[in-house]
Formats: sequence, C-alpha cells, structure tokens
Amino acid sequence: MRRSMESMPNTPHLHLSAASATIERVETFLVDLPTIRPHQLSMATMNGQTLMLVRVHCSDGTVGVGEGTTIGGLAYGAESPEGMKLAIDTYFAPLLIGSDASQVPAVMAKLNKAIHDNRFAKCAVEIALFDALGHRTGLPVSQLLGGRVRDSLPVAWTLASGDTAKDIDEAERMLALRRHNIFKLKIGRRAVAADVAHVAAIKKALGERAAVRVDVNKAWSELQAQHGLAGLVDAGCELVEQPVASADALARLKGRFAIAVMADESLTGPASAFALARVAGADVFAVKTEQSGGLRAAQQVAAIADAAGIGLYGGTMLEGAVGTIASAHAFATFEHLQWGTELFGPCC
Ligand code: MUC
Ligand code: MG
Repeated sequence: MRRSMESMPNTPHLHLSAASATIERVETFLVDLPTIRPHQLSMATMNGQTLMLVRVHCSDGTVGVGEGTTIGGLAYGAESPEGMKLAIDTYFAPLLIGSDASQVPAVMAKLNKAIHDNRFAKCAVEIALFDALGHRTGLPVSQLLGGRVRDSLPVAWTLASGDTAKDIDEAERMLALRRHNIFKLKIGRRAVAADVAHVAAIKKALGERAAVRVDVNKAWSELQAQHGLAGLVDAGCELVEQPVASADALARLKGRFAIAVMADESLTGPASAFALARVAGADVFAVKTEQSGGLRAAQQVAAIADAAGIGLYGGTMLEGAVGTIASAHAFATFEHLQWGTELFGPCC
C-alpha cells in the first residue's frame, strides 16, 4: 500500500518558523446601507445593500476586517448576509480560534476540509486574514497575493434604473464628470425586443463616446438569447454577460454572434472555470472574489482563463469598501484584465 509522505512517521521534516500570531476572537456584524437609486436586475430590485462584516482579532493585537455581500438577499445565490453571519459565528469561529493567523492558505484549507461550499463566507474570512497579515507585515494585500502588475483598474458603471431616459441621463452625467465611459446595462426583466430597444436607444444616444455592455443575469432561454444576441449586435453592444442559466447553452451561444459572451453565474470557483475552459464555453470570465470562494481562488480562476485564452473582467457583488478594495488588490495581480472591472460598489 502506498502512503503519502505526510503520513510517514519517520520522514524527516524541514521546519519553518513557528506561529507569529494566533486567532483569538471572531466578530461579525450586519450593516444595512441604502443604494443611491433602486437598482433593477432581472431577478431582484435592490433598494439597499446589507454588508456582513467580519473582524478577526489576533494574539499580536492585529485585527483584520473582511466583508461578504449578496445581491437581493437570496435572489442571486444560496448565501445571504444573515446566513454568512450565522455560519461564521457557529461553524467557522471554533475552527479559526487558535489557528496560526499568518498561514492564510493553511487556515483556509482547514475551513475547506470542514465546511462544504459557503464560498462567500469563506471569502469574507480570507479577506480578514489577509488584512490582519497586511497589518502584521506592513505589506499591501496585493503584495501578499504575489505582487501587483498594475496600480490602477478601469471601472465600468452599471445603469439599472429600469428607465431608458433616466439611464441615458445618468450615463451623460458620468461622461460629463469624466468618471466612466464603459456602461453595463442590466436587462432581462422585459420582453427580449423591449430590452434590445432599450440598449439600442442608449447606445445611439452615447455613440462612440462610450462602450455599452449588458448583463441578462440568466433571464433568457436559449432561443430568446439567439434573438437577443442578434439584436444586441445590431445595437452596437460589445458584450453580453450570462444571457442564459445553463453553462452548456452559454457555450453553444459563444461564437455564433459578433459579440463577446461572458460567464458570470456559471463561474463558481476554479472547478467550474476549468469545466468552462475545457469546452471553450465563454469569451470572457467575470471573476468575482466571493463567487470564486476567496482572493486566491479568484487568482486560480484567472490562471485557468489565461491558460485557455479566455479574457478577464473583474466583477462585483456590489460589495462595500472592504470587499471592493480586497477585490481590487486581487485583480491588480492578474496578468491580463482585458475587459477591466466594475468595482463601483461603494458608490451604489
Ligand atoms: C452581476 O450579476 O454581475 C454587479 C453589479 C450589478 O449591477 O450587478 C452585479 C452582479
Ligand atoms: Mg452578472
């Protein structure tokens, strides 16, 4: 019988340094914030955002802060801010307390072994651990993740008021302020033809001054998507995000129309990224740190995309300041980020 090196009692081990700090206490909070206007997605209208903040207190006095958010409570995925708080208080905290706070991958491996899924909550905890490690070492999180390849990130703005004229006004204000010139339109609530007309009107108003992309959040059937994508191409839209729910249907749509097809909800971490990459199932991956299960898992998703020749986009779960800056540090380490980011969360 073969045994792994780790289980062989007489194998000599090279010892690295002892623990520099241990985790002593874990606190969680829910913070309700209003949005600047109702934010309409195909599956929910958001009038506010609930942040789940986690604080990890370490024996050397460092405190790390992490954040978890969702979109529309349980409308987007299986986790909610309230559920994350419960999971961390009840199941994560006992595993965290006493662990070596500086060995973030080892702590995350312990969590992954004992806790199935719960990617958003794991991401929040990993952010807090890296934040504490950053305080301990005096290094930015991007450095702890291997180092930045860029010091700034392009940010798209999302138009989601549900009203074409209001969206055009909002885009014009952003252009006048020279804040954004890439706009992502949330569609999928109305009939396909009405959605396409909405996109065409906005693109026509903005012309060459701005790029227009859409996010359907899985709302279309494959047949509806065939009509929709044809119309979006004619409207001058450059990218469509997750038009259909099924990863197989997404792969069938990719390459059929002169528009980039981006995977979002289909990406639930490195394994799903690998499965999509194997079938060349998307032109672009919307990498989200929470959806990926953490900052390092997001880097793994990016590495798979790079290896498969798939473009990269830094997505958001409408995180507040903590989650957004953590995502920014992770995305700053990506060698390629062909489609920029949408890290506008704290402004929403
Ligand atoms: C998504 O589905 O991409 C982020 C901003 C927004 O309006 O929706 C998202 C989530
Ligand atoms: Mg999306």
